Amino acid sequence: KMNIKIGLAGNPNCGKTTLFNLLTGSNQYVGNWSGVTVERKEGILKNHNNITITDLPGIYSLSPYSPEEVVARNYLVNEKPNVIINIVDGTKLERNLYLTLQLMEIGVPIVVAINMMDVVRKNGGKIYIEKLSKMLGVQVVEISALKNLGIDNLISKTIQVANNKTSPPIFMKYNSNIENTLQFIESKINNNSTKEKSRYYSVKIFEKDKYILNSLNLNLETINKINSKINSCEELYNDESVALIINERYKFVEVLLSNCYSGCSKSCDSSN
Ligand code: BGO
Repeated sequence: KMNIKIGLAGNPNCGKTTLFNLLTGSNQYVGNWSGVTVERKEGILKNHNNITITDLPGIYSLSPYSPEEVVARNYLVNEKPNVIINIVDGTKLERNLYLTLQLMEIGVPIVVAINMMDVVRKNGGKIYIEKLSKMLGVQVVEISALKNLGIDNLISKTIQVANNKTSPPIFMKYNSNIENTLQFIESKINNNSTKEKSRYYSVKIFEKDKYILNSLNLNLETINKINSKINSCEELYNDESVALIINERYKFVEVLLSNCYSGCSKSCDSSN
């Protein structure tokens, strides 16, 4: 059996700790991510000695503004997990799916586990899982970590996805002007270290993410060419590039929700 590395990612309070404890039991070790005081938790999947699970810090996005976000994205980009389990709080779909779209761009195979389904159902919400799975292009499963529901299904889908090396990564598409600029950036930065993650790198450069730009050691001429393309996009829409990306993601989340969710408005926690 091949060794499998799973990264557990999701928003704060989505139920990640509950799921991690359920999956690993007492087979856990806690340390720190190097250089920062963010807790690093790892464990072995119960009854699967070949499968390691790394619990990533809870985050809302993959920007470089907090140590949690930097730790999570560096792990996902550099430590090459075989699969990401993205835990989504089913009562806060809009905000949580916004992270899902970003995780997909990293290019690591992903399984979306919609948690808190006991609450969603109790509140009369319904998520059309097959439709959502089709529109995202990734496996989606419903779980309740608290009530231990859907966990076997989650594990078998996760192992399937980790073992399937043939399926190409799937990303959300931005509008054609942004896509053209992303393609241009990709053509300028492509080398061996970025090839596998070229979508992630091109979006981050479009967003003017300094960490990423500095890490690539591009020459000045290339940087200038890239910046002038980004600037024309910004002028066209009269907005900053990072805001253009955020808007497009939220627009797509709206489309996902209107097609795949029915119940109390867009988010539906027990307080409504
Ligand atoms: C408290 N269903 C329900 N109903 N609740 C869930 C589920 C689920 O599937 N999964 C998790 N929770 P964490 P992060 C709590 O702690 O795992 C609950 O941040 C409380 N605590 O029990 O900590 C879980 O690691 C007092 O709730 O999430 C926890 O991602 C009153 O969601 C919360 C009510 O889970 C966050 C809840 C003293």
